[in-house]
Amino acid sequence: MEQFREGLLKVVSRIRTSVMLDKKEVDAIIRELQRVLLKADVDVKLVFEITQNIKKKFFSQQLPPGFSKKEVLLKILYDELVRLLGGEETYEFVVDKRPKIVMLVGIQGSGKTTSTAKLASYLQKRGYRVGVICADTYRPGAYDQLKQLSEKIGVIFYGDPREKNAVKIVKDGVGFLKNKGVDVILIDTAGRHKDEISLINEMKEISDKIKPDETILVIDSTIGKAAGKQAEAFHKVSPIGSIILTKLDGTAKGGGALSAVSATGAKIAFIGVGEKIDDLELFNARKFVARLLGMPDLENIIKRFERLERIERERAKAIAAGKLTLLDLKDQLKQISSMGPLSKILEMFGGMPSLPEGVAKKGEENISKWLAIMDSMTMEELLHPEILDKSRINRIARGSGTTPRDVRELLAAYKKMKKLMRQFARSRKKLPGLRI
Ligand SMILES: Nc1nc2c(ncn2[C@@H]2O[C@H](COP(=O)(O)OP(=O)(O)OP(=O)(O)O)[C@@H](O)[C@H]2O)c(=O)[nH]1
Ligand SMILES: [Mg+2]
Repeated sequence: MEQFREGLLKVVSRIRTSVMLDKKEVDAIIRELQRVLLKADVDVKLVFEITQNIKKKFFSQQLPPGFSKKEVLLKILYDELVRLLGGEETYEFVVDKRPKIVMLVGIQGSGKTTSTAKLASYLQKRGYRVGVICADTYRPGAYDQLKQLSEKIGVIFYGDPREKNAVKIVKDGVGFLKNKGVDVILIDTAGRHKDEISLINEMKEISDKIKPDETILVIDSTIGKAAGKQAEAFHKVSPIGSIILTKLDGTAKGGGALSAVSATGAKIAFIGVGEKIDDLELFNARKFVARLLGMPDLENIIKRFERLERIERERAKAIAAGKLTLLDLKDQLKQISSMGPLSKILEMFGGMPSLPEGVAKKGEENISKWLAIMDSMTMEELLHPEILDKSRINRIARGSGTTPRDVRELLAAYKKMKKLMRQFARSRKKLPGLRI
């Protein structure tokens, strides 16, 4: 197994088996993560930023209901890795100039020629007229390989097997394809050369003379962290706009992707998942990281977090519209009870220090009783109190050590508050110029 992935799995398993995620333990986990990322050649500054972010988020976040500390830390780790790999948005091939000239670069065997054909087919299916150029004058059979693939897909091909000057081929090819009225030109370049420096120099020459609109780096995902160095070398001579990560159908899980992204700042656009023309997929960072972390239950944790986020969004919308759920009431009461005795809270507001002792006490008792009642309710009941029938009320009373009458009292108080909230929201709407 790839070293990087193995390292990440160790971090994940340490999180899952740790007994107490206190500061000392989290620090140790973070240090381990830093080692793993640095070993994978991820930029030092970036490693520091990621790990600091994870720590800050973990310690500043309140534990959401129904989640364990471990799950929160795993989710934060997952989110940070997704962010590092370009976030949620998938790549979009934009043709803002016709023809758009795209050059594919990468070392030998990375999958340039195959990816050129795959991309040509992908774009053709989206309605673009595509032309491809074989600028590889080194690999025996390179010309025939791309010519055959082009004929198979039905895109226009340009190449000259007798010409040894790659820059001349590209120049002639661009002229030829412009005349054919193509929307996109894909240039397949060499991967073999006398040596690596000559290869990089040739890429620089083509890039300087042709000025491609986008350079795509093709990386073999099985090479692991060496991807970082390669990416850097190409990036220096022709700024990498995006990356195609190939051979992800094999055993590799693509730790090298992180290094390549880190070295170029470019986003991964596509992944290659097989040798056939259609084996090209838009890169999805979320899916990729889940696979990298290899956690069978990660998907479940993420789904639960998504559900929570959805609920939070709905609640915010509902509150703004003057609606109040029991869950909101519960949150409010929790906040109040964590502030200290009610009489003290009222004192803080001033002007109300003389609240009769009994009243304040009754209020406090009520708050803790109501919180106990609401603790015995399900999320569905808190969000939709209208489903609370007799049998549910009895169950809740039993579970909270109260009586059904107490539960009904709480519901009556809640209804009153809801009505007030609605009136408040309505009156606010009537006031012109007042917006929240
Ligand atoms: N399984 C798998 N094989 C791939 C993928 N992409 C490319 N290959 C295979 O990798 C080998 C090399 O692919 P090429 O496209 O010829 O690589 P190249 O970068 O053009 O190589 P050079 O021209 O020598 O520089 C071929 O056997 C391809 O079929 C992929 O996503 N999955
Ligand atoms: Mg090739």
